[in-house]
Amino acid sequence: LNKEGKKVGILGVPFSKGNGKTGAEQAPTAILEHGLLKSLTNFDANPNLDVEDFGEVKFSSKKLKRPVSDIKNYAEFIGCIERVSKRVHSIIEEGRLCITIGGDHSIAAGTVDGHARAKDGNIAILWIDAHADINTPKTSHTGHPHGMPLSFVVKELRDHWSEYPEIEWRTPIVPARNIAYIGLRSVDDYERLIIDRLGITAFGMDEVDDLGIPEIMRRALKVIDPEQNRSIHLSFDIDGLDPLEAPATGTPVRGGITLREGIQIVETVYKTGRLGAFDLCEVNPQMGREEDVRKTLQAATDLIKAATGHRRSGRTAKIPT
Ligand code: 5AB
Ligand code: MN
Ligand code: MN
Ligand code: MN
Repeated sequence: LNKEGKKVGILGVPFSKGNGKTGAEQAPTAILEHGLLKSLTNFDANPNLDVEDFGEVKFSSKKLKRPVSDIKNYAEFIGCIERVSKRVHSIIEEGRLCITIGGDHSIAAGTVDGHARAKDGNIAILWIDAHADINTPKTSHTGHPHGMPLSFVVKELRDHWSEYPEIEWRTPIVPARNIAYIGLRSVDDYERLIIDRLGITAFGMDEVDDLGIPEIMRRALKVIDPEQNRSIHLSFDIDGLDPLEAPATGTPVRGGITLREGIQIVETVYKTGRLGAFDLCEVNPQMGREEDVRKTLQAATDLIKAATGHRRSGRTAKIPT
C-alpha cells in the first residue's frame, strides 16, 4: 500500500429493517466476496490507493421511552444510523473517502449526518435514485425508513422529526439547496411538493433523456457546489440503474439510467477531487436468479471502482526499476 496515495475507507452496514424485505443486509458480504478489494487494488486500478476495510458496523435497536407507530422498525433504524453516523464521521476525520456499502438506503440518514458533522455542514449531496427518499414520517404512505433518509438530514425539514425519540445526536444542517437528484422516475406526490417548495434540483429520467449526463452533471454541480469548495456526498441507490443491468434490488423501476451513465456520474464527481463520501445501497442478493445477482454485484463493483479513481480507458504501467 502506498500511503501517499488517495485514502479510502470501506464500511459495511448489514441493515435491511428500513425496507419491507429482507436480503439487503447480505449485500456488504456479497460485494466483498464478489472480489471488491481485489478489483480496487488490481494492476489496472488506481495505483496510489490506500484502502482500509473497516468491516461491518455493529448496531442494535434503541430502547424507546414511547412507542413510534408511523415509522416501521423505528427502534432498529435509529439504533443503526446513530452508529453509522459515528463511524462515517471518524473515517472522514481520518482524511479518507468513506465508502459505505448498505444495506437499504435508510442508512444514508447516518452517512450524511456523519459527513455533514465532519465538514460543518459544508457538503453537497448528489442522490442517484429512481425514488426521492425525502418523505417525512407523516407524508410516507409505507412507513419505510428507506423512503425518508433525506428528510432526516435536511435543515428545512428538521422540525418534522422533532417529536421522535432518541435523535438528540442528529445534526440536520444541510440546506435543501445543496441537494441534487439524478434518475428520478417514481416520486410520491408529497415528495414532489417538498422538492418544489424547497427548490431542490431534480433531474428525472425525462431530463436525462433530453440533456444527457454530462450536461446534467455540469448543471447539478454548479447549483450544489457553486464555489467548488464543498465535500461531495454521492449517495447511489442501485435502483437508480435500469433493472436490466441491476435487477437484484427491492424496489426496481423500469426505465432507469444505464450502468455506463452511472459510471460516468461517479467518474465526474471523482474528477472534482472533492468526493468525500460514497454510499452504495439497496443491492439485495436474495432477489432474482443467480445471474441477476451476479450482474448486480458486478454493477455495484464497477461503481465503487469509479469512486476510487479507476479509469475505463486504462493507465500506463510504471515499469519497475
Ligand atoms: B429507496 C416510497 N416512496 O416512501 C416510500 O429504494 C418508495 O431507498 C421508497 O429509494 C423507496 O416507501 C426507497 C414508495
Ligand atoms: Mn430507490
Ligand atoms: Mn433510495
Ligand atoms: Mn429500493
